[in-house]
Amino acid sequence: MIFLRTLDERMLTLQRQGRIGFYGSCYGQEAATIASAAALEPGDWIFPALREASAMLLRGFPVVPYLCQVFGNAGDPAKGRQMPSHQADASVRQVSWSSVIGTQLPQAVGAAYAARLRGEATVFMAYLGDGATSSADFHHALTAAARWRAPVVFCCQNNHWSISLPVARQTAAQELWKKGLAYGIPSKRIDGNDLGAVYAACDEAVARARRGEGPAFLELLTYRLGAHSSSDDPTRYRDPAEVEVWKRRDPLLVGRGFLEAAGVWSAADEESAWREAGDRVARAVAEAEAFPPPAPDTLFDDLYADPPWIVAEQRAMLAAELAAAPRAHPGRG
Ligand SMILES: Cc1ncc(C[n+]2csc(CCOP(=O)(O)OP(=O)(O)O)c2C)c(N)n1
Ligand SMILES: [Mg+2]
Repeated sequence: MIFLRTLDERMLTLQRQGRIGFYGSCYGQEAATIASAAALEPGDWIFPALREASAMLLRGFPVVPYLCQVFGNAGDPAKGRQMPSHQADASVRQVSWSSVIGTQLPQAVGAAYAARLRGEATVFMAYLGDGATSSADFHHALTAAARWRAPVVFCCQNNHWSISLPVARQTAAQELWKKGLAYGIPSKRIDGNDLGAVYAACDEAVARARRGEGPAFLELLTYRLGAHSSSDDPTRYRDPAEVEVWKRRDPLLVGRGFLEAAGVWSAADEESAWREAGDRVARAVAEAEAFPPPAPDTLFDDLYADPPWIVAEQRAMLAAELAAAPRAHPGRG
């Protein structure tokens, strides 16, 4: 959680310095994100919403290519083709953020149902925000998941806001976890800022899904302490007093309090964890930023198993143009 907090702060600074184009941070939601993903096995799949890319790091994806995605450079496994912060990689079984709210939910259910038909014991974690519970895809996904007993755990991060829209103005439903119940899915509301509570609930739901007992719906009650994204200014629509109240429930404070009470964490541990995270982030950013832009002709990769003549012709035309006027094409888009 300390590493993720450090990374998010650093990336928002880089965005303000114009070194990256966009960033979506997880500030305030670290426990909900990390503890839920920690309940999965390496073979399970994650279909994230907007703030769970870092689960890839937890699952062993290296931090440098992860950051290269944000720069959109040659070190990015996605070759700079996706919006910054939308990391994905099959090696850690994680698909991209869904920018279009809710679309990941029927996709996760379809993948989970396919796994069940194949007799696999794979579990699918489908994340969503409070806002996504008002999307049509939410209805389709929960209806199908319950009926087909698909091995999906829906993790709803209720961070109280959908950009500038508070939950109370978005839906007349008082409690989002009850929406899960309405579809016939075992559902619970959990303190999303408590690492242990999130892990216990997710672990139980994942185990049930793996046993073939169907989906679960978990509402993780948390709070978006930061802006919606680097393109947003919450001071224009949100009372700062509300943020101060939730800062007292910062998941890092809750986690530290728990560890200190258990006698396994000291002020020195805390200090060295922040220092190590700072050093690791600084090294990774320097390494990632040093990559050049993606080579222009990678534009034509991955489109066809057997590229038709028109793609070959366009590739050759681009190569000829770059050879004739290389300085006119710095490759920065
Ligand atoms: C279908 C659709 N409608 C609207 C948007 C614009 N939009 C982007 S993020 C967002 C809010 C999402 O809120 P929530 O689901 O609570 O997730 P959070 O950002 O709070 O993590 C909206 C409305 C979109 N991307 N897709
Ligand atoms: Mg939200």
